Amino acid sequence: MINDMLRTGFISAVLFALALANSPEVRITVDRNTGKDATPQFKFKSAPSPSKGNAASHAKLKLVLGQRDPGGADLSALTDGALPVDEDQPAANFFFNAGSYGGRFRFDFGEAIEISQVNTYSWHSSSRGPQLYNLFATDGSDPKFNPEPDGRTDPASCGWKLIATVDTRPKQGDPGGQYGVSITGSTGKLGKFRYLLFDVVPTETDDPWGNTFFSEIDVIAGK
Ligand SMILES: [Ca+2]
Repeated sequence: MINDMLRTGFISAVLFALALANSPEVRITVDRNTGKDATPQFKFKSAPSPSKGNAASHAKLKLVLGQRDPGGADLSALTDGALPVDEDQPAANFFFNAGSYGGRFRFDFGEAIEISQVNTYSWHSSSRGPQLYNLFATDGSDPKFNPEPDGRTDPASCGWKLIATVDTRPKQGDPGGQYGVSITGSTGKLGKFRYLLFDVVPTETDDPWGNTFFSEIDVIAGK
C-alpha cells in the first residue's frame, strides 16, 4: 500500500514532466489501427511493422518493479517475435497486474550496442490498448548506476538517461486499437546503450483495466 502511494506520487511527477521530457534529437512516431485495419500483421501507415531477429531477441529481460498479471504472458512475450491474432488475447501479451500502477522492466544486451530504433506494439479493444511509458537507457558506466531503481527512485537520479516519454492515449473517444510506436534519433541513432528501462504506467486508473497489453518490443541495432 505504501509502495503504491509512493508509486502514485512518482506517476504524478512523471506525467507533470511529460511536456519537458522529449529532447529534440529524439523522434517519436505513433500509429494506431482500428477496426479492420488492425490485423495480425500489425501493418501501420507510418510506424514500422514488428521485425524478426532484431537485437531485442538477444536481450535478457527482467521485471524490476511491479507484478505481471498472471492472466497474461511473462516478459518473454515481448521479444518472442510472435504477435496476437486478435484484440483481446491475454496469453499473447505482457501486462502489469490488474489494479496495479504498472511497473518497470529492463532489457540487458550484455554490452553497450548502438541503437537506432526502439519500437513498441500493443493491441487491445479498450483502455489496455494505448501505451504510456518513459524509456530510459544507459551504458551502465555511471558510478551512481542503479540497475534496479525502485518505485521511490527516479531512474534519472541513478545513472539512467530519459530518452522518451510515450503517450498514445487519444484525446477523446474510444482508446481501443492496435498501436505501433517507433522511437528513433533524428540522426538515425539513439545512442550506445547496454540497458533499456521501460517505466510503464496505466493509461487510466478509473477501473483496474488500465495496464497496456504489450505485444512486442523491437530494438533495432545501428550500423
Ligand atoms: Ca510477442
